[in-house]
Amino acid sequence: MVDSMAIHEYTARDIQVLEGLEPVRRRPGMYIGSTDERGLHHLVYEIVDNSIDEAMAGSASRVDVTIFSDGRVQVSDNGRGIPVDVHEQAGVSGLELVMTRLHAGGKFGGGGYKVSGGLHGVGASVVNALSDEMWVEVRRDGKVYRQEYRRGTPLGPVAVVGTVGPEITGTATQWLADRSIFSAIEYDFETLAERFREIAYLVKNVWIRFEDQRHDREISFYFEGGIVSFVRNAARERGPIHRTVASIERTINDVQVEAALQYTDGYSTLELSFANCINTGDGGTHLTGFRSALTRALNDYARKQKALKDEDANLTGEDVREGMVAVISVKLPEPQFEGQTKAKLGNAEVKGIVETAVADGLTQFLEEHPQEARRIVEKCLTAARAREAARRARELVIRKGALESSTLPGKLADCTERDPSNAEIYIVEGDSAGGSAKQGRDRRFQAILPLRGKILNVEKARPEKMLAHEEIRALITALGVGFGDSVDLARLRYHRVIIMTDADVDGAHIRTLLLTFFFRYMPQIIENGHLHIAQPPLYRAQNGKEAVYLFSDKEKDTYLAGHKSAAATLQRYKGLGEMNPDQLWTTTMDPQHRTMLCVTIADATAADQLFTRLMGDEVEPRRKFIQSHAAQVRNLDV
Ligand code: 0RA
Repeated sequence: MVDSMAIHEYTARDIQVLEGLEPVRRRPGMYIGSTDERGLHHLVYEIVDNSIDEAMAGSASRVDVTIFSDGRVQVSDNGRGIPVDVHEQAGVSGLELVMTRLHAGGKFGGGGYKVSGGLHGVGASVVNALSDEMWVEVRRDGKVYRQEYRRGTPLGPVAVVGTVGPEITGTATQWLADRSIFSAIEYDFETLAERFREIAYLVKNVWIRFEDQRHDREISFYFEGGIVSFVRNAARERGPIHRTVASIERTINDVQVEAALQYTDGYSTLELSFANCINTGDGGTHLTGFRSALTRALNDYARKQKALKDEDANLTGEDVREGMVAVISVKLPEPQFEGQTKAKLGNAEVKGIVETAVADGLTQFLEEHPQEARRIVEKCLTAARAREAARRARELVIRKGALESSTLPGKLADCTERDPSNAEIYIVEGDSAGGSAKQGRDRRFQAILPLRGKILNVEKARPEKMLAHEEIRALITALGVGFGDSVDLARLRYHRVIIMTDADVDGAHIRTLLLTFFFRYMPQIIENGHLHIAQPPLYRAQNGKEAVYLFSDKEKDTYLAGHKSAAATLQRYKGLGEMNPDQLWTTTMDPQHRTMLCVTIADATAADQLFTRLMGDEVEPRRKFIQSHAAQVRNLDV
């Protein structure tokens, strides 16, 4: 082979001769894995792969597969046709060699093909050896050549059995698997169709038509976009966050690299890798190269755009893969498949090749698609933030084993009731309100946990900072359920958890902080209806000897309209602390008279967005939101 890039006159000489077929019939498992349904399907893949190889070489555009009612299978293509000229060394035709000698084929000679899809490359001869009957017809040079076989042995030499127009070329193969070898001759339509669909994605512009005459079913696959179509289809139902699929196509040192990717708003990653159309479920050097290129290209781009600041750490592999749907497909001359299931690509040189190709191609994509690039980088940054928050939260748990301890916080005024289903806890803003609540409560079943206003000092109220907060830790210990992954509702010490804050902006802020905390770290408390918001009155008016409590401005206006003289006595509560213990009990804590809002997660997604908005880095929208919503406490529904 002087120059394999040059147009190559392929003759039978190029086919290397290795050995006869007896070993295949003696130990079929060695060649096709097993003699059950899997092995049977393997025969089909073996023959189809040969036609697909011809398509990958650019010489065939369609492959037809038919299963007949009697169990025969036929595969035909419109490629160049298997060479039929006589192989000098062996003295028989190329076709006969391919069909009767193990490991004989153009793939091994390094001549006809650069790329081959056959998994083990065992080829058509193995199918022949394991078939009761088989025939092959080759159309080329205006002639139809045919040879027939019984259990791998030719019935006669290759013969010319007809003529066709000189433009008609191709190979058709039909076989009937040997019933003395296979446990049953039952092909599964779905299994085969799925494989053909996969191939059609991986080899663009090839038509694969599949007909099952046993059940009168037929399906055709053709994907003009190749793996780009694959990615678009897989991303569609996961919610893509950008329109154009990123696609990369480069050939370096005879290795053809194709990759396509799209990000979705989900968290899971779908990453499929293929080598010569074989699904490499265990990854390998191509996947490793792809991943490092992805991480590198996105970090470089994010730094260049200043989305990542100098002081920021790099995005990790996990950050850049979250929500991604990607297909990486390489085609190379001599793939090495490793591992138990041969599902891992081993060729060391492929890693660097894929890395270069993907880093180049992706960088180009990002530069040419600034809108997609912005969304992708934003998505990765969000993933990085979440990862960092989770890490700090974990560290905190380890550092402060105290959270798990059984020592209740000192500031908790507990109740005497020990049955959680009868007990409630008020989380009260401020020491003075806490004092009133402690005095006003029914200590038999009501516990009070005062929280200092210090919680407000947490300017950027990020969840992990909340966990660092002593008040929040007191809350966790008092509730007893743990938090995050380790929440155990059975350990909840009070079945009613009641947030009681002032009806002003600060109160709204603290309430939001607490809701965020519960939503992120103990959502089960909300989901199971344990979390409530107390409803203290806004006004008190005197009607003769009787005190009237008004819970909203609307209530106040209505009341004053009907009781003109009461206006003079109207008192506005600026905080819970202004109420004496009796008043607090009567208006807000007495189960006979109080009203409470039960916090529900009506729409967890919407809630999360609300929290993100409220708790995000940007202070201004948060302040605005709290101010404009502070008055609507009564409608608060998380
Ligand atoms: C070796 C060389 C050439 C074609 C093929 C094999 C070939 C094999 C199969 C198996 C199924 N369909 C096929 N189509 C082609 C190239 C022959 C030439 O140079 O004309």
